Amino acid sequence: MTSRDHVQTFLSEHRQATRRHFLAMGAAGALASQRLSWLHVDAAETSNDTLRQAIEEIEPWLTPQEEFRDVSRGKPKPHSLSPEQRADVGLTRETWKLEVISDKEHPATLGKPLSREADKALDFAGLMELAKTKSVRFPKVMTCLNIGCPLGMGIWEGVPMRDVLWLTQPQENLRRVFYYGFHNDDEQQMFRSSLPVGRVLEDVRGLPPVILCYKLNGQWLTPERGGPVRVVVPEAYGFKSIKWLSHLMLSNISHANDTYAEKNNDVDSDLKTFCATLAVPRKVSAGEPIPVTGWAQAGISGLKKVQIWVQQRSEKWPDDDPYFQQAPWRDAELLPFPADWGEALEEVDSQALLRTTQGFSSSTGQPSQWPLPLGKAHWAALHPGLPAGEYILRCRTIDANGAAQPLPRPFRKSGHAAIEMTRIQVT
Ligand SMILES: Nc1nc2c(c(=O)[nH]1)N[C@H]1C(S)=C(S)[C@@H](COP(=O)(O)O)O[C@H]1N2
Ligand SMILES: [Mo]
Repeated sequence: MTSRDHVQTFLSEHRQATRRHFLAMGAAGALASQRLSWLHVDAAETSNDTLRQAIEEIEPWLTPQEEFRDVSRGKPKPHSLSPEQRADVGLTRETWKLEVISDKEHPATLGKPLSREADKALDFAGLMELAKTKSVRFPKVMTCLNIGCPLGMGIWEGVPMRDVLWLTQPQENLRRVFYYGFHNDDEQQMFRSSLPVGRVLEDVRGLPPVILCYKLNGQWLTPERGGPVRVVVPEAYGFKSIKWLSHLMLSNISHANDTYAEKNNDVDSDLKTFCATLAVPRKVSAGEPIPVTGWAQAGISGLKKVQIWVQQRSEKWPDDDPYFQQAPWRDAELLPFPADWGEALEEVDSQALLRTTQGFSSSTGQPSQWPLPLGKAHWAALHPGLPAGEYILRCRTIDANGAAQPLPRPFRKSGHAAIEMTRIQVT
């Protein structure tokens, strides 16, 4: 077989396997989970051993809570406090309190502020009371605007922020909500984010609500992830999802006052669509097909496909094509959702959880579409063999509007989306 045939065979077998998997989903879902978690096929069914192995080694789709990468500020970091100290400062479920009050500088008119002063702050029991009828769950990738890869992919559960906001009986002069968490009672350490009140009150473009989150992957939010309660904003970069939440400020301020704005960040930027590799062989033999795997983030404009391109290192590229739009990109294969949700849901009833998660079917517990919006997906490709030499492998996403990474919003401070480069040596 030529390397081209290999790709074709792999892809067609993969598609068949995927189709079989989708057909089998209802009745034989349990059976599928006995198989390789990414391929949905028995090991013998793929044509290229190294590609098969690379796919088997892809990270789990859901990140166990303790394996998220951490972006926490504070001296000391709030999650590093002892259990007693956390209890003292309101960072346990037993002692947590949330104030929902008017901003003194730009007051909103509230009938019933939830203030500590009036002993009306919301406690965890009060939040759980709301959760009985209001709680929602949705999958979301947590990504830092300034870091080149997602911090983790999870299923986040919480009470819509609007349901807490309405408890204050707001009347007028309410244009934005800003919020912050425990910061060692030191103004200098405060990390704050904000949203237009409209985003809190109304879910547009099919987005899940902004939530006060208390569970991740079916388990209580850990101190490191921002427990007992953090904000999660589905379409936003991580800096909008404030951890160790203590204050919601209802304000008539007309503009964003996020801490992240101070460092030249574009605080109105929604998640971008972009990708990178997970496994690329550094050295391969001449003529041998090159297996590549990676992840992709479906941002606010969705994810249509991933492409790769291998260029000779010595090749000069025209200055007027900085995003390599004219390069001979070739399509990679987006992998279907895993047959096995893995370690992250091991300790919960994953079927019950997923059937009541937005984006998943309430009858099968499987994703209703793939890739899931604002989630991660994985991909694989088998690049045809190459003559000996030094090469650069690049990968890029095409979003659902047809824009190729790093477009449509290529600027660094609206979120990392640079095209990744990896060296390959062919000998
Ligand atoms: N209170 C507080 N919340 C915070 C932060 C912080 O430093 N303090 N960091 C933010 C940033 S910049 C990111 S990217 C996310 C990261 O979430 P994670 O640590 O759960 O992965 O948390 C956000 N929430
Ligand atoms: Mo961040």
